Amino acid sequence: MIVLDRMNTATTSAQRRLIFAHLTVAFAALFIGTFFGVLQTLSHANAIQMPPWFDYYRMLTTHGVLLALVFTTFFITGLSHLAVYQTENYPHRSIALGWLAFWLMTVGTVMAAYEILAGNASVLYTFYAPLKASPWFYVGAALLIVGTWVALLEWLLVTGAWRRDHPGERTPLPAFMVLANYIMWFLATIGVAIEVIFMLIPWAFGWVPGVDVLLTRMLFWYFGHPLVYFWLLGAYLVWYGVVPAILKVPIFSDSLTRLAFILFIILSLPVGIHHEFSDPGIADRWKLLQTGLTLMVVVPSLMTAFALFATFEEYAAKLGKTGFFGIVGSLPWGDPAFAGIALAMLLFIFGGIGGILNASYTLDSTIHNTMWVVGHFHITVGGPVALTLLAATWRLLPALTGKPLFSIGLARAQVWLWFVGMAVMSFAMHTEGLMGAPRRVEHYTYGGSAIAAAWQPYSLLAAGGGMVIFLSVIAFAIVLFGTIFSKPEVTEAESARAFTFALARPGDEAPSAFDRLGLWTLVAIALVIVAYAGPFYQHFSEHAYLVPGMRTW
Ligand code: HAS
Repeated sequence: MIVLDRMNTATTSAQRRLIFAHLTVAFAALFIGTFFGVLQTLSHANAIQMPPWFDYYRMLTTHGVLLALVFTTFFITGLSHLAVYQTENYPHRSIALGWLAFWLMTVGTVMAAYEILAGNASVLYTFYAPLKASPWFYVGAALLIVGTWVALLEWLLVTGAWRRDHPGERTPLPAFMVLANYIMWFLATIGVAIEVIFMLIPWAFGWVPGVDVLLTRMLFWYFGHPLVYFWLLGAYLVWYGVVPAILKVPIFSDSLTRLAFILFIILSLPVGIHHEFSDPGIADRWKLLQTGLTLMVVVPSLMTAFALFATFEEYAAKLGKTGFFGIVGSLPWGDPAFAGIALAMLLFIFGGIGGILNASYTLDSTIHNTMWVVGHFHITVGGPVALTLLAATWRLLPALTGKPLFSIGLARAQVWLWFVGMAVMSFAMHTEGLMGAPRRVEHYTYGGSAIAAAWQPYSLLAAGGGMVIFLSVIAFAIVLFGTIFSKPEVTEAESARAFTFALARPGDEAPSAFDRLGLWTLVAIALVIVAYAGPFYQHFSEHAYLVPGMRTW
């Protein structure tokens, strides 16, 4: 098959070790994070009571940080290394920078995780001031971020070398997608780095008397929304790059794929204020501007939906199938990797609709800080993103270990259980939120109020969904460890082909402007200035209230 033959599928064992190290941390975070997740849904539904020595908020912080920040960042960075290593004719080079990045991220994670588990940082994954954690929690978070910058540096260096050797050629698509995601991520993390390094760390060490809470929130959400697209683009790397390879068809369109990623670089950043519709100190005109930009960032996802279904159609056409049901029925549902990724796409249809509703200023005021938002992020990052990464593991594992999957049936069950559990849990959370149930609250009875009692069945339903997800994680662990500890059986060539990135069909080449990441980075910076200069100017022209901070746990 031409699409696969053009790939350099052979990774060296040193490269595989680096990728596997990233996945190991990601899976450790997954196991601990989901264990606390199921406890949390049970606790929220009043079915269990957490002991005082490990209270609800410590558990919620562990769950959020390990899954939303650690699992995703390590997995996506490992996957991105693989995408770059597999890129055709990329120059051979040392992977020392990759290891430096890994160790910075790991040391940072261990520091932050220790402080959370020790009860010194129950500040949840958004670490909003004035909640004040141990300074070492913030130092750990900063190291995690700096580590990802080092990984980006490695990819920029190697791509620069490749471009010098291949003048006039387009950057190979897998590497292009990785660079686009991490350039967007780099621009975003500058905001949180300023918040953490110049505000939270000096404040937590007691070097300054107080912190400007509104400013920290603005910097956090400047980072926080592109963060969700960093997760999403990790999944899109698989959707655009690996799904066509599984189906043995070329990528639908080189231009569309690059344009979608460019639009994410430009539009992911200037929208963070849609998380702050209810915050004071930001004039309505800036909220309105960022609402408009939020609706524009929906466009590359709509393009993605179109491109993916066109890919399915091309696959079905080869089998002589047409029509919606013909196409869907022809897809390789028996392959756990494909099934999981396709189910993730289905979840994202609902996650996307919810996101568009959230972007409306008026609708958001109904659901802000309710369980709806928790439902939204489980049916976006918990569903489409996490399920894509877990399903991709069913092809990554044979590629990295040279061993066949321990049980295809169990791997298949794993992705369906995750899909069903996440759909049920998110549905229950959305409904509970619409009924007014607040988020980030352990139990609510409100003195026996009838309204609060009406939320209870949905909390229980969400806990049921959470238990199904946990069953999925157990199945995941069995197949993972079963595969790792089994005897090698597949040949080197088969193993190398288990996980490959497809390329565009020969002759399908995007215009050169679509390969100019530097140019689009400048456009993104210009749009950030347009969207944020006003809010920051307004903030600095008003009186700053400095808050000494508090520990509510
Ligand atoms: Fe969001 C809050 C708006 C997407 C994550 N979001 C959150 C929070 C998180 C999060 C974590 O405007 C909570 C933060 C917190 O703790 O407070 N979100 C949006 C919009 C989109 C969106 C407009 N969100 C995401 C994604 C996330 C994510 C993606 C994680 C990965 N979100 C908001 C807003 C808030 C918010 C407000 C603030 C709420 C508040 O008040 O606090 C859009 O990007 C969505 C566009 C998506 C689509 C779907 C396209 C569908 C595709 C599937 C293709 C399907 C196929 C079918 C091919 C238009 C691509 C296959 C068929 C088969 C048969 C197989």
